[in-house]
Parts: sequence; structure tokens; C-alpha cells
Amino acid sequence: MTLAISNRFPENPLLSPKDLMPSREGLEITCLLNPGVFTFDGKIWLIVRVAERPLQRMGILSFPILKETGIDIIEIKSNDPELIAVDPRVINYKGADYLTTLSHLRLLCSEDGIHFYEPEGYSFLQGEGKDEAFGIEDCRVSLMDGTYYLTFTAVSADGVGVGLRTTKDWKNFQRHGMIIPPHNKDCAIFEERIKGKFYALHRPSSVELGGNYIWLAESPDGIHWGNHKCILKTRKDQWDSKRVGAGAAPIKTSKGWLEIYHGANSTHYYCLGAFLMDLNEPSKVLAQTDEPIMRPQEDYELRGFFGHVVFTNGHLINGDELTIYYGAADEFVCAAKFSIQEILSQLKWKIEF
Ligand code: MAN
Repeated sequence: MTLAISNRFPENPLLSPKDLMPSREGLEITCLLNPGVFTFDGKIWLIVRVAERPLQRMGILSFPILKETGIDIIEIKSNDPELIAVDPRVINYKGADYLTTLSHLRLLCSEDGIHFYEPEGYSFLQGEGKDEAFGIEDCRVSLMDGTYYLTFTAVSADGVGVGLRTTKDWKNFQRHGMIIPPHNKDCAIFEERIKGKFYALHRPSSVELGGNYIWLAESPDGIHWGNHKCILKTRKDQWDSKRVGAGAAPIKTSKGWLEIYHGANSTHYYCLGAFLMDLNEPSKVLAQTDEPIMRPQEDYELRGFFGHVVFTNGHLINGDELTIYYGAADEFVCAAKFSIQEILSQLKWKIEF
């Protein structure tokens, strides 16, 4: 059962790979997905993940990686016995993992939240340095005291961690390096201090003990993070049994901080759910939805680069109206409207003994 509260935009998908030009000759945009969302200069903006690779030729698998000197294209024969290519997103070659695409982030803006275009004068955000050699992905944007905090996934052969850049004007960026080391992603900073401290949700992955759970961290300055606490786990035999990860910054409501999150089971079926944190002690999770508030059902969510996926890391709030922008099938950018009150009414309160 899915709670019937999502109203998908009739214009979906709002953006497809064909809508933008590749960053350089010889590459194609394979996926356009998982946008961070913010308002700036009276407009609605997306910072979208653009995943690229060379046009694929018969019998050869090729993908780009970033080097200090520019882009390197790796080519591997598809029948190479040392190649393991079972997931369209990642491959293993001679024992090392690689991504099949290289992602950068691009700014798009809109007057109506439906039709987006690339404004003049804003640069692409590319991976820089060794820790971002396989690209930067899935950016969350949080606004604090006039500064936008961009938390994104930084990928390299050394692992997947959380990178941070800050900006006030979207033209000049300050790099803060990797703020949470591998394996970690899905980091969303709260847009308000609590008792003087910054808070963020993040998602480490543990291979042996533990799992893909959501953690909370605190910080004096939004850059240095500590006092990590595990607050939300996967649920056995449910739609979120394999992994959970935060969406965008939590939404402040009178009942608590409402977080929209993604969950997936072992067959990589990605849905969205919600949970609620205490306003003053966000490490206390008060309530959670049993069923997804949205699951893949439209053609553009079921079929694509990686089907059966709805994934969000950006939204807009207007009173009770929540507009979730999301990646569909890891290939398209879509949007859907929700009522915050309706989501709150679907939460099941946790009883503590
Ligand atoms: C997973 C997926 C991919 C992503 C990599 C690296 O495989 O989420 O989309 O590119 O992790 O973050």
C-alpha cells in the first residue's frame, strides 16, 4: 500500500538528459538526476547532477575519470574476464571499483518551478582533486545566515564521502574539503541552529556490524562535525530494509523536524518515507511512516538508467505545500506536491518504554 498523497506534476519528467549539452565534446549526458533545490535572486533553482560518459561502442565499456591534467577515458573490453559489470552504475575491474559515469553539478533556474533553463554567467561545479576524481553527486543545499551550504557526495577510488562547499552568490565558492570521510553520503544540514549548534543528518555504511543507517551530527560552525548518533535504521522485511538516507534539510513543523528520506530494499527498489525528530533534541525520533509516501509507479520512474527509483535531495516549502523534486529511474528530474499536514497525519508515533 502507498499513501495516496503525492501529486506528481503533469509536466513530468521536467528534465531529461537530452535537454542539456554535455560538458565537453566526446561525452554524452546519460543521466540528469537528484537535484538540490533553493531559492535565490527571486527564482527557483536546481543544482542538478549531470552524469556523463563517452558514447558507448559495441564490445567496449568506457567511462571518464578526472585527472589533474583533465579527463581520462578508461576503455575495457566488455568480455574481459577481469570485468564485473552487473550494476549499470558501478563496475569492478581487476579488483577495483569504478563508476560507469562521471558526475558534475549544474545550476538551472526557473520562474515557475516547472520550466528550467541554464542562466548565463554561472559555472558548472566539477570535482576537484583526488577525493573527487570519480565526480561529485547529489547535492543538498541548506541556507544559514545568508550562506548556502552545499553538501554532496565526493567519489574517488579511495571511497565515497561528504564534500562541502559554501557560497553566498553562486559565483564564488569556498571549498571545505571532505567533511565526513568514507563511506558516507546523504548529508543534509538543518537550516536552523538548535541550542546554538549546527546539526546534520548523514549516512555512513557499515559492511559488518551496523548497516546503512541515518546518523545525526553536531557542529559549532557547520564545517567540523562530531557527537555522531545513529537515529534511524532499516526495517527488516519492509520497503526500507536495506538502506535509508536523508533527503533535503529537515522541515520545521510545530510537531517536530520532519524529514523526507529514501529507503530501499535488497532489490534496489527506492521509495520515499518520512520521520519526525524532536524540535529541541533532534536525536529523538518521535514518529515514522510505515508505508512509503511515494513509490515508483510512473513509466519514467520504472524505466530508465536504473529503474524503480524515486530519490530526493531537494524540496521547496510554501506554507503547507511541499514540492519535492526528485530523480526518477536515475535518469530524469521530476517533481510532486505534497501536503505537510497530510504527511504528518500518516506518521506512526513511537512508544518508548
Ligand atoms: C551508488 C549509486 C550511484 C552513485 C554511487 C556513488 O552506486 O548511488 O548513483 O553514483 O553510489 O555515490
